[in-house]
Amino acid sequence: MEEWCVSMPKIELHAHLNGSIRLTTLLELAKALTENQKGAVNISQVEHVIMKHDLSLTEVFQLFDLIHNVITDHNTVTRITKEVIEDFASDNVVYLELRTTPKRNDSIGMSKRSYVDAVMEGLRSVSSVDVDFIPNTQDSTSLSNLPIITNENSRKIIIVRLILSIDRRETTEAAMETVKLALEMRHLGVVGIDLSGNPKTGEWTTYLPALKFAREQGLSVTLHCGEIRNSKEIKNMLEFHPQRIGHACFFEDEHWIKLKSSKIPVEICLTSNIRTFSVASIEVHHFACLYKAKHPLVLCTDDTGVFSTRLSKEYKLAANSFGLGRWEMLELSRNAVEYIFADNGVKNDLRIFFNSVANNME
Ligand code: 6MZ
Repeated sequence: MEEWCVSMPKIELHAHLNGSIRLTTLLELAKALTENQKGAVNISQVEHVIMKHDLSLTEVFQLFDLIHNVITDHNTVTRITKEVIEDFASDNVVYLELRTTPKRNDSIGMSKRSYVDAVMEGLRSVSSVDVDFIPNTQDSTSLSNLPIITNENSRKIIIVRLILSIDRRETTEAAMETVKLALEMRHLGVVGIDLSGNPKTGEWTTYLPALKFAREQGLSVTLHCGEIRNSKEIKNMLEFHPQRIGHACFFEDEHWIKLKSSKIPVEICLTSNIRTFSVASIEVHHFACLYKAKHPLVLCTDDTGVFSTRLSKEYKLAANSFGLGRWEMLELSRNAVEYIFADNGVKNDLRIFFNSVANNME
């Protein structure tokens, strides 16, 4: 099963760039900072948090602050982007929507734009796999060159699109700036907007104008929804009707009814939900109920670095916990094509590709 989960082509739609940092890279960068700038980062503190197995949601956000203290300059942003793409490709992810929060750091001349440019540079600098990230540069994507079931020796191809995140700590103006940036960078492969960050922070009404503007301008929107108990916000979010939502852990009956009738696809992050205690155990995870109801779902990793996971591990966990066979897993992966934010050309190429994978299995 493990081998199948790795070799099967997969689609990742909920991955945060900085949360997907390799732990070895994080430790290396933290050590260098500790040595160069005494006091800026305390390496033992970093090691302690990283090695802790279960992190409460509050501790996870403390870890993100630590990661952000370590990843400060453009070169580091480029480096981690390159590594994250290599890691997803080596796990046979063929289509990845990578999300990240554009950051401003005046002290080193970093603007939100230059931050995203550094991410783009990371995509460009990958050499071990072919990265298709600029839309409409050719009639079809390079997927037709992909072997049906990828093996270790074949050259990998990965299609990457970007989603820009609004952090819940941001103001309406800052959120609007991110949406405008996404619009400016659409021709470079930015396809959507995400609302994320500590769910205990901020108010829905703060981001709403920017999210509405994004939608009016034709950007797709995904929202972190129901990571904590907040009935009113969940209701408001579902009424907004985003293209997708992430998590959906603390839903009440009225939310499930609304979600199911609206058919909004849910990005499911099993390991993340269990490790942050957002769901008590895998046995009671809402994946089972939504899957049975044939609700649109996609398995995702959230933060591969922070939660020590990979997409193939998430599939294996789902297979073992909910009794899915190879065919069901492939169907789950293939169905995700319908929920991607990229244009119809990419969607069609992926449909054709997954059809041939499925035909080959029969
Ligand atoms: C909410 C999350 C998250 O944007 O700096 N992020 N927000 N819930 C989660 N589940 C545990 N995991 C990650 O990546 C890190 C940022 O992504 C958001 C947080 O805002 C975090 O600071 P970037 O690349």
